[in-house]
Amino acid sequence: MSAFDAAEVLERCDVLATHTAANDGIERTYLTPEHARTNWTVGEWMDDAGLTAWQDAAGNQRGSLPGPTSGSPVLLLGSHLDTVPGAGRYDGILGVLMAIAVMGRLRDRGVTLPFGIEVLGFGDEEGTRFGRTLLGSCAVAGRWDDAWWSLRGPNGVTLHDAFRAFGLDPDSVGEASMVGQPIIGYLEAHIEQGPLLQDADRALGVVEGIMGARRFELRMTGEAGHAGGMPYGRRRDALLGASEVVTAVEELARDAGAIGTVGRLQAHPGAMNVIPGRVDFSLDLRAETDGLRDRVWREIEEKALKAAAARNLAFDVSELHAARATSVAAALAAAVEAGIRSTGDPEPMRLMSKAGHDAMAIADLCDYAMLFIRCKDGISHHRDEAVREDDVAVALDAFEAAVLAVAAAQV
Ligand code: HGY
Ligand code: MN
Ligand code: MN
Repeated sequence: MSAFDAAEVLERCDVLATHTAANDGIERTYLTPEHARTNWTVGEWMDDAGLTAWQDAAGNQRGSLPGPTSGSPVLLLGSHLDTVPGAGRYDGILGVLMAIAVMGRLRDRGVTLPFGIEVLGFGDEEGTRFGRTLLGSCAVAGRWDDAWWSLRGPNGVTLHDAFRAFGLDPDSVGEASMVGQPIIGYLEAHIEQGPLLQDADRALGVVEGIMGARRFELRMTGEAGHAGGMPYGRRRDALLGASEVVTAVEELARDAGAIGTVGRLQAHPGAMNVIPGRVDFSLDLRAETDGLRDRVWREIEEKALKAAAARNLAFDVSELHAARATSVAAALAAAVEAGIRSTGDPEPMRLMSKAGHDAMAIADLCDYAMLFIRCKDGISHHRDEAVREDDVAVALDAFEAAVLAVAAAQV
């Protein structure tokens, strides 16, 4: 018999940590055998909590509970089940398992809700495999773009072929969409992935909004040459040009109050005694407003073009992802706040999410709100991600109370 308590939720996070393609931290990406095993395991837990488990046409794992009538609206609860490379065991995963536990607890207490429930375990939020993030939640929000079919993963497999290999029909991806269904909103619980709750000595917080993000693939192209024979005056060293951009990203973003990160950089041909002829590097850029983020991007681009011109290099840009900054819906955030208050915190802390979440894609479908849970030292996207069991216990109480607050507002 399941307990649906914090200890069990954390044990389940440990179980899912074994569905990994790598041993140095977790690596579980979209449409892989690890994804399939995770969906199967999570489906068992959904059934066990009284939900009807199923996998949708985009590979998201879902658990449904019908409302009192066939036309009842639905409250969505969820987060993602995929990971970055070298990940910890709570980013996304904790939110899905908390949603399942809350539904199990309500079922065991005989609580009936005035609406249906859909628990969503999104198959891709991180974009690790195909570069484009939020594929699972975009499918549910009816924002699938057919241009994505030709995206390729690191092994060259297209998204289209990966769908088929996973047993999905690319032509049916539209069936994952919930557009047109009566939806109350979406609630997501997630670790903070930053240190603010810990610094404020709080277990929980209510999210005010999610920063908008843009992601780019950047390329500097010069000319490879002999590391000894080619004089400095004649070199077209692409890595020196790229390095100027990398340091400018920090300076320009920091001065403007935005956040920019170059997380990947590859010099070609990549030999110790060859001048780098080409450098491919990434940029992740975030800010509280889209206007600020876009202004910083223009400054970075200007700096890159100048660096390229000064070194006789070519600079090319390809944008992989753009998500607008979003705000939570006041009524749903009030339900999350009421949930936190019910755990004994009279004035819940409010904070902006600097991390991206499925909620930012679901914002195109319906209102959303989020509950943040303290994580140790703000560490995330790292194998040392950690949460306290007592924090998860209070988060479960708050999330359950938030669902009940939404219910109270409906009747
Ligand atoms: O990168 C992000 O903000 C998210 O964790 N995918
Ligand atoms: Mn993440
Ligand atoms: Mn996440």
